[in-house]
Amino acid sequence: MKTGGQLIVEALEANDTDRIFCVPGESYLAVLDALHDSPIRTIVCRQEGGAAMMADCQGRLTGKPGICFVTRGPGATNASAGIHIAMQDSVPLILFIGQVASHAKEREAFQEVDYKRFFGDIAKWVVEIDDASRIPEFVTRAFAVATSGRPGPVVISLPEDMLTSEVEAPTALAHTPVETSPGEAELDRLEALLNAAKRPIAILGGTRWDFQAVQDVTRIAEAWSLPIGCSFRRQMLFDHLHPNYAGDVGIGINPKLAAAIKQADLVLLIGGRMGEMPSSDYTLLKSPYPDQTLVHVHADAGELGRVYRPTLAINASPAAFVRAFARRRGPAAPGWAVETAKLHAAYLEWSTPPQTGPGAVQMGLIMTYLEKALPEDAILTNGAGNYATWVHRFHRFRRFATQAAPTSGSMGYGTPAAVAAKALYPDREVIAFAGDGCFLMNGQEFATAVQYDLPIIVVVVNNGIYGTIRMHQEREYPSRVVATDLKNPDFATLARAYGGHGETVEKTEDFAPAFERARASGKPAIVEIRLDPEAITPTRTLTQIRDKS
Ligand SMILES: Cc1ncc(C[n+]2csc(CCOP(=O)(O)OP(=O)(O)O)c2C)c(N)n1
Repeated sequence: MKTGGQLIVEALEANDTDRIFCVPGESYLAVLDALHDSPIRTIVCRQEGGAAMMADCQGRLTGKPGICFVTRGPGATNASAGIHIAMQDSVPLILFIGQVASHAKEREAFQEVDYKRFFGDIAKWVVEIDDASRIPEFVTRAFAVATSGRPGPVVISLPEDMLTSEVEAPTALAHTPVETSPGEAELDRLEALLNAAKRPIAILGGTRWDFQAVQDVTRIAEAWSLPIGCSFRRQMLFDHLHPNYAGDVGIGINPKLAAAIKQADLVLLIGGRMGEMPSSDYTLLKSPYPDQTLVHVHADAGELGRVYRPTLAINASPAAFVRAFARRRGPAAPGWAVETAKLHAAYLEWSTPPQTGPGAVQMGLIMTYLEKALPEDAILTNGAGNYATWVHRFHRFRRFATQAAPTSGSMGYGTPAAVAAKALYPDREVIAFAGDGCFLMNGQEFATAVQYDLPIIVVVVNNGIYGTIRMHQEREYPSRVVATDLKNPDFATLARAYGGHGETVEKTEDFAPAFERARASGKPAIVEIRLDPEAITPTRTLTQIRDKS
């Protein structure tokens, strides 16, 4: 006989869980008690949104579900911020929620929420377990659902009395990963379409990639001389210094790359969904009928033909597809190879930071320094804000598992993601980028970094405004500023108050020594950059945007 709490932990162990992220609650004490005797490492967080984002980052970097535990009602609603990210980003995650006891259900008891309705549209599957003997079945199924087809978040609600009940239950078995591979006929057709093309381009996106898959797609790019673009915030899928790399297909895309996609006669879309952001609001590829021949590879049949009608649909995970297609030989010297080289040259030019701009701090020069200072395997995380442009456009990603950023554009992601990334890869450098607005959404997880001795460096780009929104505001309603000014704490003092290391950068030349001191401190650190709000984009000032000059 075992308690529901013990059965939950056993099922997690059977599915290879090494760590969970949580905020405790009285609703799931029986699980916490079972964790006491388990080798699973528990990371206790400061807010459930942060805990869920940490679980998302773990799922994003490993392909295995990140695990998060929260309490009912406010715990669950806080966690929903991370669940929405995992859903839009196709990241495997399992959220466990302590639920009110069965006798109290449907009375709007203390903190009672109907999770099927609450998470209905933002989770892949929601289930409440009423009978503890079915825990092994449901938890193992949750792992399968979260990881197969298009990965996503699963929510499991755990009534309190179910967790304390003692039952006999079958031993939990590990889930069986489900692979979807392309057929030879589809590969033949793709080969024929590529051979007939004059200006093809490939765009990589989505999840279900790994280190090997990135190598395989590199071989494909080389064999076919294909230019490769990475979808919005999926930049770790291709080495930016490889001669076939054409740039990131995201917000503020290089106009030369946008033109190449529009003028391509064949787009090979591997793993991505080409959503509103990467498609420049469905203009690079027109929905539902693209001008280009579209070959769409996706692990979920439901995504094929959902937004774009493909000429050829291949229902396969990116990893399985590139493994199979890497065996095919491309033409010796295709006519488009010249275009591929031109696109890479255009990328190199586009990703060279500006050396001047308004104010005493030049973000361009700081990015140039970081490009030299950071090792190839450094992990960069961020949330949303104009500051992120500096990372996306000027950091040259080299390897898989070096980027964690929400394609859903959620603020507040960078700091908790960095905590999870550092816990996962303690020997690698982990740098979170945040705006002043972005950091204070989940900045309290800096305390988690201190508690677990995870020396991340958070670069807070402080311009004293919710910059992105101010930019839109000045463009649409010039000089009518509402709700975009911020009065901030001293971030370096804040870092020290948490027990970390703090630095303030007021001039460009302060950055390198401040960053090196942060590195040498061995502590979680905040390096605050005081940026002139005029430096709102790498090329345009706030005044120019307001004056349309
Ligand atoms: C959770 C969330 N709330 C609100 C927004 C809308 N939003 C997008 S960017 C932004 C401002 C970001 O400000 P900051 O982090 O200071 O960066 P900056 O743009 O100034 O560089 C806001 C409010 C969002 N994307 N996510």
